[in-house]
Amino acid sequence: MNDCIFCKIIDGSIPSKKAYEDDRILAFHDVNPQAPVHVLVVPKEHICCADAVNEDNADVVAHIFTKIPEIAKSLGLVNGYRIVNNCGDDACQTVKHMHFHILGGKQLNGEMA
Ligand code: DGP
Repeated sequence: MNDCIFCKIIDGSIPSKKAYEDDRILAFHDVNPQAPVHVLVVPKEHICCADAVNEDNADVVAHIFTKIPEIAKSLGLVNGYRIVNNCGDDACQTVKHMHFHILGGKQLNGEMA
């Protein structure tokens, strides 16, 4: 996607601080961290949002969730963390390339919304 910020981070044309990368996914530190540790995990394939997950592309979501514990551990998140996905405008999804926030490094607020 030509106008997608996260596609540009994935192709390297926008720099990022990487936390993990393999052939299918990239994890990088959020530019505007909302916790001491705030990393985004994205599929390299452009999927606009969780609403667009289907039988054909769901395997990359499974792959993300198998890697998140490894990524969290590498970030020092030994006492828990939160995984957040914002889907669509009501959830304030600002970048329309599906991503999972990993937040941690402190006792997080118990409120979800
Ligand atoms: P969301 O509201 O769920 O769509 O979160 C998008 C996140 O993406 C937000 O926390 C800020 C982050 N972000 C936006 N642009 C950039 C960027 O160019 N680099 C990095 N590292 N993060 C970005």
